[in-house]
Amino acid sequence: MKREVRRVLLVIEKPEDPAQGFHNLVPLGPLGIVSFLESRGIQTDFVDLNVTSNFPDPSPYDAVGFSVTNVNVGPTRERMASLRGDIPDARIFVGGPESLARPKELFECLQPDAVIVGEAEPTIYQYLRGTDSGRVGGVVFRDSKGRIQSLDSNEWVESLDKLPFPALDRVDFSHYDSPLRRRRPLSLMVTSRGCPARCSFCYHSHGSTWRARSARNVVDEIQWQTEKLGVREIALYDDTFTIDQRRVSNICHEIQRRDLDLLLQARTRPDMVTLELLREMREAGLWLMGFGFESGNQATVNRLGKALSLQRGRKAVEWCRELGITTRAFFILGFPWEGPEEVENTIRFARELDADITQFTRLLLFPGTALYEEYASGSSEYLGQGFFSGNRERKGVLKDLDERFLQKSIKRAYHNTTMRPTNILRLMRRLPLSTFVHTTRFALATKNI
Ligand code: B12
Ligand code: SF4
Repeated sequence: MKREVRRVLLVIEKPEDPAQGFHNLVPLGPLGIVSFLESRGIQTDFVDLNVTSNFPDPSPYDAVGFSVTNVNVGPTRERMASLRGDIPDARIFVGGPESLARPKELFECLQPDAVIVGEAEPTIYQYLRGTDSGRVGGVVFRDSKGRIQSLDSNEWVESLDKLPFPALDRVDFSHYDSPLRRRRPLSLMVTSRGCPARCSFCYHSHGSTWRARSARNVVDEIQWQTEKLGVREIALYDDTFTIDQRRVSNICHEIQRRDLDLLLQARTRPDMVTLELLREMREAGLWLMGFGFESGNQATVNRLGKALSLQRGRKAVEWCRELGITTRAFFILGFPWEGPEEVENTIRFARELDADITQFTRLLLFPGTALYEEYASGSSEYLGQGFFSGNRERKGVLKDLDERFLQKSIKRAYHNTTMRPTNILRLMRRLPLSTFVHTTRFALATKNI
């Protein structure tokens, strides 16, 4: 029998492969749960092992929860095993982005008392206060006969405005930074959850129903972060920030009306902005905008289900250039149906697009995505690398492209775009020296990922 839960510790283990942790922003998921549980009377602490190696004395805690992504399952498993001996009657549970992909396999791998699947807010309080995990929907547990069970009722938070702000007042911002910023302290916000598009490579950690915080609620948090916490730049890391352009426009006007002094960066689809919206965003403080193109081949973009016209997408980068907003464009190389010719097309398209920072990632097939099911599920080579190993996706399932060709292509792609001497000169002219140095370091680091 587990003891009654009065005090909880939330833990974020660092990735198994240090290359995955090259920039580090505040962990909003766990910090949101800290505020949520505290608002319901459960004292909650957190430790982010990305920024400290001191693990707190676990004895005062009645429950310890781990935030799991696809890159930290190994270190989480080790920590959990050692904690079991230290606090045998405490609950040890897990949740986080990876929990949705394959909850039962995650349970088998980590052997926790429970996996809380998906967004924690609808379930976690009930789970911690209850004595029987099996009665709570959205929780995976082991029944009295030893079978892994769950009541399938994945709930999503409907009204995000009702959630308390994440406990950023507990964070030492000097521990968090990213190479891509102009000012410090740099903070993070996610103002909406879910994405209605169904791109087959994309892992939907917040489902496909888009829910958004109101403009007022968003700017209240921005004001709190800037005026009370001293934050000077915020990265808006919604999956697609500009789905509702009127909401974004209202956010921008409200930032100006309240005369808040901060810089912003955001990411979105290139077909979901207009010149006017970008102008409003720049006036509210936007200096950096990221756009997901994925490929320079329209046929590939279509096959991914992205419903994006590359021609239309080019406009977004042109508009940003006109307005003086620095651009970042994301591409993926190594789709299983692409050969050297398509890789070449993508590099050519990216070069012509001429974003200030272009990022090329090899295709990572995440369990829980349509592409994974199509190409990797059941592949002995793929799973043979260890389902939850940080590097499991390295080999991919490339048909015509061998690993060496892919690595060489990614290097060449960078030399043709971000690292082109003319681009470096342009970045030097446009960015403050420290941002330029950071950006170049960033490009060099991403080249090897
Ligand atoms: C911001 C962000 C980052 C930032 C900051 C990371 C951080 N410190 O949190 C940066 C840029 C550094 C980053 C890096 C990486 N990221 Co990232 N990131 C995001 C992003 C866009 C937003 C995260 C966020 O704040 N969401 C809002 C909060 C409220 O949601 P949440 O974190 O999911 O938390 C909820 C639940 O998951 C759950 N929960 C979370 N923690 C816990 C803990 C417990 C105990 C419980 C019960 C529940 C629970 O409850 C929360 C509230 O509902 C997400 C995509 C997304 N839209 O969420 C990707 C995402 C989390 N990242 C992802 C990946 C792959 C990475 C990298 C590996 C990429 C790379 N190759 O470098 C690295 C790993 C870095 C690291 N050290 O772990 C994947 C994870 C996939 C997976 N299967 O796990 C996601 C889902 C993107 C995607 N679709 O591919 N990331
Ligand atoms: S890639 Fe972008 S548009 Fe497509 S599903 Fe993912 S977040 Fe949505």
